Amino acid sequence: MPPNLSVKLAPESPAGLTLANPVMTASGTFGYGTEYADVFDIQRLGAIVCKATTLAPREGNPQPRLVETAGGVLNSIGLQNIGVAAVIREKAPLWAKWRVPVIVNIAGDSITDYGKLAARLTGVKGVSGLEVNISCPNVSAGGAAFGARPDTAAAVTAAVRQATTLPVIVKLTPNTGDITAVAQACARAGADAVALINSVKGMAIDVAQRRPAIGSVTGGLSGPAIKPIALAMVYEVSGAVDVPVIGCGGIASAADALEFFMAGASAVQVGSATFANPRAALDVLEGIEAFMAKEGIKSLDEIIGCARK
Ligand code: RRO
Repeated sequence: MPPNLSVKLAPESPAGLTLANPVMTASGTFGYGTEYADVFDIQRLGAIVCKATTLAPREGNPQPRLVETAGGVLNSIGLQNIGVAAVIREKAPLWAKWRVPVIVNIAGDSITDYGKLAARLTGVKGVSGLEVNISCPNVSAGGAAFGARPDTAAAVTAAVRQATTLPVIVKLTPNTGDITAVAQACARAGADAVALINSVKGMAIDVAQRRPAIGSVTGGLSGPAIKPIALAMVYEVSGAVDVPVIGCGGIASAADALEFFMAGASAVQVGSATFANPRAALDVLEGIEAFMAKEGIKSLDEIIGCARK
């Protein structure tokens, strides 16, 4: 019998969200999936999460928007995207033909925006779930401001929950005093799962120019530098909520992913590793499969949370 890698990400949702395996792409690092369809067999992934989508199209922040730092990358894209109408018109019909489920990451300036986005995307063929982005560090309105506090995070989650029958994942920010309290508030407000972490606020200075290296001064740090932060938060949150936890932050190899499972994650998202290796997510999946075969592990459940016991 081949090992069972399937994972139920929304066990309480009538719509359900069962992935064939626990390896997802992280929003903002994999476009709409279409960009990678000719690079490797993306249908083998557990799920694809598309770039954050807003009600209206957005141009994003001033350049430069991406800077490499030691052990990570700073970004300040500023929610550049084509808007929900174009996602529904141009992308969803393609996704509807795929085996791999696509989850749409949604972001708003106001709580009302999130409800409207959720309603618009409900019933659209090709959309298998929503990832509620209350954690973008690079916008002046909304974004991480909603995710920094349990009450605002719960209000956004409740608005989305009320507007949709789709499975709802809430993506959390590390830029808060107590991510566990935020996660608990989201779960109570109806989140089917939580994903953590989004990028960590940071900056770099261009010494020759004597100016911030990022156009908007600060950005979000992702990559290997944030993995220990993400892992500690996944460990803490997965001990405090009953909903599945999706680990994200610096995952570039199967060994990284296994650490997150052992800390309590039910699934993982591969993000900026894709910039250096476009097929990073598939490499992670194949490495997990090889580890399970070597260790005689029949089901992911045997390792999820095992470092907690
Ligand atoms: O677009 C961005 O600048 C961005 C977003 Br929406 C996010 O959720 N996380 C991030 O690091 N950058």
